[in-house]
Amino acid sequence: MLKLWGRPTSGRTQKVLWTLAEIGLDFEFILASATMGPGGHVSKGNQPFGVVDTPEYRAKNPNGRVPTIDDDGFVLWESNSIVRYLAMQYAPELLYGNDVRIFASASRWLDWENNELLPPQHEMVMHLIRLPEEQRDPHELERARRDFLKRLEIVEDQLGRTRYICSERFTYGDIPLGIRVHRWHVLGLATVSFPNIDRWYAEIRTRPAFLVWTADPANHLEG
Ligand SMILES: N[C@@H](CCC(=O)N[C@@H](CS)C(=O)NCC(=O)O)C(=O)O
Repeated sequence: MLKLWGRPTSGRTQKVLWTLAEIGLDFEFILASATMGPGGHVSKGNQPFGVVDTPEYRAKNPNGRVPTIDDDGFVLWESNSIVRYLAMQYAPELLYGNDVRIFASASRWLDWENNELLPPQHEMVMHLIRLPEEQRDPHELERARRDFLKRLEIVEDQLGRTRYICSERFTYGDIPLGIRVHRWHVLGLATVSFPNIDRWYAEIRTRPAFLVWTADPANHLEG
């Protein structure tokens, strides 16, 4: 059975969890983290789940980060690569219409999410929730909020042209963006109107696979 190391509060782990739920693949979930544990973030004195610092884990993933998978002896880390692997290996029709151009287009949105959208959201989560209160900086939070909104304009524009992020059909490209947009709503910061994103988000939220790991606000607000 496929093994996944990660934690439900990690957006990158959620990419894999959502993808596995779309496919309907059974897996073993091993809680692992150096920064989060059952009680919350280590910056507040909580114990981490651990595992990631062990030699066994480092042999699988030298970064000591999550997520990592082991699929029948095939070990892979980097969340976006894991999502692409799962899509190609288990659900090419469902997750990209078995079309190389749709695959590449979805892949581009994964890279964009990782490079552009994730960094300001990470800052927001740190300065709103995870850092101890005395280390939170309202200016950093505001800067990150503005950066995030600026980048969402690109998503808004694309969703004015296509029903889903890279075509008329749902693809794995919608998964990381779905997590970021959902987390954004859960954080509840001041926003602006994005009618196309709202339409798409309403549709994404009805997917049974979204409900399994991503929907629960606790998986975004735990600090
Ligand atoms: N580029 C890597 C980054 C991995 C990463 O930074 N993961 C975070 C969780 S989202 C992590 O491991 N944080 C520290 C921890 O939980 O130990 C990926 O996408 O998989």
